[in-house]
This record gives sequence, C-alpha cells and structure tokens, in this order.
Amino acid sequence: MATVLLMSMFVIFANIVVGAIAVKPPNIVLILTDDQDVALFGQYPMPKTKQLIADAGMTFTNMFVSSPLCCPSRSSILTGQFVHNHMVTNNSQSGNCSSTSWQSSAEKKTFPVYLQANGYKTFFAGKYLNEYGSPQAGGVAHVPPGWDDWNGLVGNSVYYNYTLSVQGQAESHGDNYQQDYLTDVIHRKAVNFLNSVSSRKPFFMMLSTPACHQPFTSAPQYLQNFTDRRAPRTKHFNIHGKDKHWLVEKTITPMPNDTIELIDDFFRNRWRTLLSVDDMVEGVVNKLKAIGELNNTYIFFTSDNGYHLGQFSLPYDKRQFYDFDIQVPLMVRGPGVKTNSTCQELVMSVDLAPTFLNIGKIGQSTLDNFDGMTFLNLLTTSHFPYSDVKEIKSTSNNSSPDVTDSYFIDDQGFVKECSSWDAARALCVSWHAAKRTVRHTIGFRESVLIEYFGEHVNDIPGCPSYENQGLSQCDTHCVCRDSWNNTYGCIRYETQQNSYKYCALQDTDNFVEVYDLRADPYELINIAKTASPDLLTKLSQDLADLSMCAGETCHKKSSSSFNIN
Ligand SMILES: [Ca+2]
Repeated sequence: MATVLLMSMFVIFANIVVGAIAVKPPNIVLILTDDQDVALFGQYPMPKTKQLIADAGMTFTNMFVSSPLCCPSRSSILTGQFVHNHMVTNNSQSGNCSSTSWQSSAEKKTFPVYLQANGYKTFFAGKYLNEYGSPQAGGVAHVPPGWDDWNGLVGNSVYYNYTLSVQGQAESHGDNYQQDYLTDVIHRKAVNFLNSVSSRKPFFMMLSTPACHQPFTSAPQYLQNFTDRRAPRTKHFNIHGKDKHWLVEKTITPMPNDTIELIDDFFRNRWRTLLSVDDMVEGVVNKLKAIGELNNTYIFFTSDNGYHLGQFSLPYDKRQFYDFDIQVPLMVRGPGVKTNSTCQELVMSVDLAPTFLNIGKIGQSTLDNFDGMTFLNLLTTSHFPYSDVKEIKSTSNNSSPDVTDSYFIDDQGFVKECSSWDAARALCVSWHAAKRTVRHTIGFRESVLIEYFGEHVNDIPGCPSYENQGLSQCDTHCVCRDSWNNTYGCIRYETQQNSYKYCALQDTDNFVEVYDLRADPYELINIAKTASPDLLTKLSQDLADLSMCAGETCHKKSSSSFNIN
C-alpha cells in the first residue's frame, strides 16, 4: 500500500515537472493594414490601437518596406526576402504575384510553414496577395502552405462584394454591412478562432485588413467622422519636385483645385476605414485577455506600404522611394516588451519573418537563411541602455510647426505627444514630452534596401498624348503614377551621425537621387551633383552589394565608423 502511494506521488510529481518544462512558446498576432502611412499621420485615427499596442509596448520610428507596392511588399513579409530574391515584381501574374511559379517556390518557404512545422496553430484572414484566387493561380482551391485555418480574400482590397477562400471553398459576400463588411468579417473570424485555441498549443494569427486601401469604403457609422480634417499640408505638399526623376517632374504644380479636393476626400475616407481596424484591435485584445492568453502573446501592427497625397504634386498613390511611400507604422506589444517605449533602430518588413521564427524558438541556422534579421532582442533585452525622456513644457511657439503625429521625435531625439491639433492645417501646433523611453541607435542594421520595378502600358485612355510613352496609371488631369523607368534600387542609410538616401533609377540617364535626411528630412534637395565623391562612392557600393545579397550576406550590421559630412 505504501509502495502504491509512493508510486502515485511520484507520477503526480513527474507530471508537475513535465508540465512545468513544457511551457509553450508565445503566441503571435500580426495585424497588417493596407497602404497605411506614417508621413500623413495614418496612426492618428486609432486611439484604441495606440492604447492597447503602442502604449502597452514599443513603437518603431524607422520601419521600412522592401518595396512600396502591395504584392512585392507582402511577398517580402511572408518570405523574409528582398524583391531581388523572391522576384515578385508587381501586382500581376506576369510579375509573379501569387503565380504558379511563386506557389512552387517561394511560397513553400514562407514563415507560417516553419511555425506550423514547429507546433503552431496558424490562422489567416483577409487580403493575401493581389492575384490570389485567380483562375490562373489555382482559384480558391489553392490554400497556401503553412495555414491551418485559411480565410483568404480573392483579389485586391475591397470592403463589399467579394469572395473568400475558406479552407479552399468559396464564401461569397455581398453588400450588407452587418454580414459582409470585410474588416468586421476578419474581426469576427479572429474572435471565433481565439475561442477555439488550446492553452497547450501556441498559435499564430494574421489579420490582413483592406483598410485603408482604395476604394476607402468606411463602415456606415463612421461616414461622418473627420469632416473637419483635410490632408496634411506637409512641407513637400503641392510643390514641384525639383531635380527629381522624370515621372515626378511631369506632375502639375500647383495642383488643380479639383485634384486637391479629391486628395482631401481620400484623406478623410482613409481615416474612416481605419476606425473599423481600431475596433478590431480592441476586440482581439479583449478576447486574448478573456481567454487568458494576452500576457503570452506578441501583437505586431504594421502596413505593407506608405502613401502620398499631394507630396511633390503627386496626387495620390505609392510606388515612389520617398519616405512617405516606404515608411510604415510598426508597434509591438508582448512578453518582455517595455511599455511606452520607442525604438529608433532601422528595421524592415523582411525582418518580421525571422523575428516570428525567433519567438517560436526556431533555430538560428534556419533564421540565417532569411534576408531579414530577427529584431527580438530589440524588443526584449533589458541590458541595453535606455535614456529617460526629459520633461519639456508644452509650447505654442515651436520652431517646427508641421510636426503632425500623435507621437513624434523632435530634433533632439525626445519623444513628444501632440497636445493641440490644428484641424484647418492638419498639424500639431503644441505638444508636451511623452513619458516614454527611447532606445537610441545601436546599429541593428546600417541600411535598408528598397526595390521597385515600374510598369507601363501603351494605351492610355483619355490621355492620347501619352500613348506609347512608357507610362501607366494616368488619371487626375493625366498625371501618371508609374512608368517603365520608375524602376529603382535605393538604400536608406542611418548611423547616429548621418542619415542618407541613395536611389539609382534604371533609365537611359542612370538618374540618381541622393538626400541628406538629417539636414533635409522632406527630401527637397537632391544632392547627387554636390555630395562628396567619397560619400557617393560609399552609398553606391553599398546599394550594389545589398542589391545582390542573399541570406547572411544581407545581414550587414552598422560599422558606425563612416562619418562624412
Ligand atoms: Ca498596399
């Protein structure tokens, strides 16, 4: 009897020990919006997201995408590869977007494949790749590898009248708000998925919203929000892009009144669509809390590319290499992430996949194969010095009145929070120091690489003089948004001392644009003809190196020794 009792106690003890050892890795949620900018204050209309993700974690102030266009950028997020390695060059099948070639190669090595193989339950809902679900790409029956629970949108972002592939079966939606509004459908599916997760198995959930992409259809209850707002009149708004490449030089300056009215309307409608994303973030966080998983879950919030509205008189779009198109929000909360913190390190969309795998405790040898690098250490290491933000009193007499984010970093590196918003100018006119800590640049990466392949068509309806001119996407008074030679490679280089952008266009002129981003953050003055030869040589060589890199050869840390003024 005593032996049986002893054995029973041993079994109980052993189970407790096994239970203690088998701690599951953290869960991960990725919220990916479509075309949400930083430069036009795209995070401003999302107070719940600010409170539940940004304030509860870390905000990155230097997050860039590999390409300022949906399908190439999303392919980089999924594969952790630069465009020159996954070779998804545009949003069409011929550009490899969700093509059969993609499906038989890069798609088999996307991050969910690794997470699923390592015990994660994986869930996807929303826009995947622009050509997903098309007949040539296998239709809705094609469920990309790595996803246990698949709810992929057929085609590009819309809000009503669409088809989802739900586990390979078509689910058709109409235009009834209660049943069909896509952001809310993603929201409901996410909550249902969270109701089904196990406390023993980690999960990865990707929520990919149509907001704030065209056609900017907001939920009916938000149609009247932001009526007093207009697009920010940034320093580069409605001015001619001097010494810039051909496509930018062809714009009309000043922009016609109806173009400006269109821009302001787009701005308001983009923000309205984000209100439903804000509701979704709240719903997901509340559900995570209710099921007891919030403290063991990383939540990443980012976007696939930025946007412009009137900058350098470009009416509306992305596809350019200026910061407004390549910079996106990134906020992360999760275990060990310091609350109310801000990180100025350069990070990229290609870094997301290896970071997820790192959280999932997948080995370094696998991570080394990605072009991107894990930034998990930036989120969680506590030994790295933080500097406390100094208290600076609010002022209405500031020297740079076109600061426009709810949070921003001033010239001295202090984080500020806007305290007074000028609706007429869409600008922050006074602020106070935010109670945040800042992680200064240590050189996680020295530079980011941005690649884009321009497209053209021969027939330009409504703009006969532009036929066969190598242009495309021409509307709003025949201002064109793309051209054959809007094809470029760029690096954006950053150390504590310097910040430069160097862009080489593949055109007949070998046109180059170079900006000193510390002296000229709005990229007004192209210094390609005046910069020192040493600087130009250094930047062009770095661009050439990164343009050919793969895996570990892309993992270039900051040397912090280069300091040419
Ligand atoms: Ca996009």
